[in-house]
Amino acid sequence: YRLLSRLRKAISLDQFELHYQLQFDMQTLQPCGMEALLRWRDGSNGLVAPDQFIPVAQEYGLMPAIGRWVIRRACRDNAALIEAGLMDVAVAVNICAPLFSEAGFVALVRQTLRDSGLPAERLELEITEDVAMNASAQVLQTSVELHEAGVRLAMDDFGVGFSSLGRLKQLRFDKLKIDRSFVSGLPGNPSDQAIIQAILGIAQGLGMRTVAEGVETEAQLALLQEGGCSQGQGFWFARPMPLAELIEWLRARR
Ligand code: G
Ligand code: G
Ligand code: MN
Ligand code: NA
Repeated sequence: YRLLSRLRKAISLDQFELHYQLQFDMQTLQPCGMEALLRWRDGSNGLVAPDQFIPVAQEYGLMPAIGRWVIRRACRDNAALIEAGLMDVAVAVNICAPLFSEAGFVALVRQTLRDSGLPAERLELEITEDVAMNASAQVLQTSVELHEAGVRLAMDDFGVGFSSLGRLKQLRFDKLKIDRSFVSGLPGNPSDQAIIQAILGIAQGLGMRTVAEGVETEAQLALLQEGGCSQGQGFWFARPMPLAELIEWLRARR
């Protein structure tokens, strides 16, 4: 109860922040995107990770409101990075099922892009397999309209949820994110290796780019490069950073 009541006030108290984790091109090893990751600065409890409060927020219907805040902040921050000439890549934002399924979702995205001045192709939305596999006409329509608006769509945590390959074809995903549970089995686990090869094959066949999540070692990087994975994200490349730290990181690299 205490967690819930604190969480309810978190937006108005401005206690949420976004950290950004860069994504890298597997061939050039240059930054080519970034993912916005939500953190909650909960008074005396310090920085709270999403797995500690998102389930509660989901259960009590707070996620759509939090998600709207996240999209606005991510678009604003990315527009500022581009404006400052520090980096010009898309920011990926995690969208929960109830928000993505709302009738007004595309209008919200368009309005947020207008307000922030961020070009549509500099925003990417990550949805999980359970959202994608929700067969509603609304979800399908939303994916078509986002595509028409120029916003990119990525499937998050691919391979651990309920995927239907037919659905992958139907919804217009630009990217598949390979779940880090498979990457963590590299090198050495033949099942994980086989699953990753299969995912890379499907993505290539359907014309989607791939991002390997949770890349932590040089050996994992090498195997993924060899397999033809397009991008990597993980501690080997860079950790999630607050915006100020990301700006320093980018400045130091120039
Ligand atoms: O940042 P971290 O690895 O602790 O994130 C844990 C989980 O929380 C990940 O599965 C991630 O997708 C999810 N998550 C992080 N930020 C957001 C967000 O802004 N919205 C939603 N819906 N999920 C998020
Ligand atoms: O499910 P999603 O992809 O949205 O979650 C991203 C989460 O993965 C973030 O919470 C981030 O902190 C975490 N993460 C990013 N890179 C690594 C990594 O190399 N290893 C591990 N264990 N976690 C990572
Ligand atoms: Mn994600
Ligand atoms: Na993921």
